[in-house]
Amino acid sequence: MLLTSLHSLLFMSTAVSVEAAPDFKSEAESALNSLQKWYNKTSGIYDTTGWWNSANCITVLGNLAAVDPSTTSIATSAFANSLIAAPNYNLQTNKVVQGNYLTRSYFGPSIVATAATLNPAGFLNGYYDDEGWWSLAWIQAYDVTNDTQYLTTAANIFEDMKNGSTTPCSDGTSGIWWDKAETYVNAIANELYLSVAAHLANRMINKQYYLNIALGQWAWFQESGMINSQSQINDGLHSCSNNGGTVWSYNQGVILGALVELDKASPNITYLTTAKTIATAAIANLSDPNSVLHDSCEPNCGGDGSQFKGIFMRNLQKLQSAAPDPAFLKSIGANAASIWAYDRDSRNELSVVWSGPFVAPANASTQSSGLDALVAAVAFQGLLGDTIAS
Ligand SMILES: *[C@@H]1O[C@H](CO)[C@@H](O)[C@H](O)[C@H]1NC(C)=O
Ligand SMILES: *[C@@H]1O[C@H](CO)[C@@H](O)[C@H](O)[C@H]1NC(C)=O
Ligand SMILES: *[C@@H]1O[C@H](CO)[C@@H](O)[C@H](O)[C@H]1NC(C)=O
Ligand SMILES: *[C@@H]1O[C@H](CO)[C@@H](O)[C@H](O)[C@H]1NC(C)=O
Ligand SMILES: *[C@@H]1O[C@H](CO)[C@@H](O)[C@H](O)[C@H]1NC(C)=O
Ligand SMILES: CC(=O)N[C@H]1CO[C@H](CO)[C@@H](O)[C@@H]1O
Repeated sequence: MLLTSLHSLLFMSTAVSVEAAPDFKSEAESALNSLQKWYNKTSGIYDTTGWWNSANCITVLGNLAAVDPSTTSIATSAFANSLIAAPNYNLQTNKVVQGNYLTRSYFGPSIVATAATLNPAGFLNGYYDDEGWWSLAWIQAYDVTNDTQYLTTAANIFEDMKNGSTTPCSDGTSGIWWDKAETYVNAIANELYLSVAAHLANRMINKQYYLNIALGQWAWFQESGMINSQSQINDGLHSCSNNGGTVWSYNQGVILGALVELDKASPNITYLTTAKTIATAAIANLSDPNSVLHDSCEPNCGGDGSQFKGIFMRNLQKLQSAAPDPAFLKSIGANAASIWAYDRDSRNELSVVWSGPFVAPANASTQSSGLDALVAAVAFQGLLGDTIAS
């Protein structure tokens, strides 16, 4: 229904209507061009957004290149540049947990020696989640290029994440802190730890090493209480029990890609059925009547929250590839179409509220997040054509 009405809206001016889906590929390419206006070659990260968001911007470049090879050279030149340049601009941030919110203030730039050569340590900071985002970005770069220096960088970052497994809720190897100051055990750091381990198990020669960590981490995560009785993942733990924190879209997302990779590394149907249950609950709980996703922070999501929905879409795309479901397809198509129709300005910049109206100014965080949804739609362009036209 929704898709039909979006379709009528998009094609209202066409007198003789030929049923066709939006051309998500050309839309994604336009949104990519707008995103890259914020890419800073000197810093290797994106102006107008933060360190961990920049890892997600790099990730979406790779994810788009994977479904639209005509954009590959934009991605590969950014990968090569950021691998060297970004560590020099690795701002050491200080994030403070306030209630359910994470706020951050910048203390940078830190004293990081100018590195003329590959410096994996330069992607480490005080937060295990930030490290996980960069590790996933470099795994995506490896997938697009086959260049092992990216995979090595990702694996080196992962070794540092392992140091986080000293929380009172940990079992010695599973369950990590959010931060090196050891103030909080949350969902995002632990989902990323699982996801990176599972991705590495599928790509590194010493598969079993990573697989054992991933299996242990998934067993721990399920026992941790972070997944509530409605199959939704709250923000984190307090005294090793679910803290009832906000159900953010990204926490319903990272787990999906993690379980798809875990299933690939060590097939067990329970991984995909659990992922489908979590995705279904997230779509039911976080979508408006037009199937458009929202986080509760909108429109004032700050530097972090404006990234979240795209992360859900990126991982829903992976789940849809591994375990297709018409409801997932519908969510991908509805969000991509709504962003383009209602949440875009004349420069093809995309903002934080996907149902619109456009909230100025957009920035590299809102842009890359919206682009994640368009990329997911590119991946299923053929199927979405049918869905939208029906
Ligand atoms: C790019 O980053 C460098 C280093 O942080 C900064 O000095 C410069 O102003 C940035 N460029 C723009 C256009 O913001
Ligand atoms: C990467 O390797 C895979 C598997 O060998 C191959 O199919 C693909 O074409 C390669 N991609 C590049 C960019 O070399
Ligand atoms: C964390 O892990 C790295 C990589 O294994 C190691 O070199 C480093 O000493 C560890 N740091 C701490 C504080 O344990
Ligand atoms: C699959 O996972 C379930 C749930 O963790 C477990 O009980 C079962 O033993 C696993 N099956 C196999 C074949 O490993
Ligand atoms: C990016 O845009 C969002 C949504 O408008 C805003 O909340 C956030 O503060 C912006 N980020 C930065 C770093 O200004
Ligand atoms: C508030 C709300 O919409 N809760 C729903 C979340 O999703 C689960 C699983 O689909 C439903 O059972 C809840 O009713």
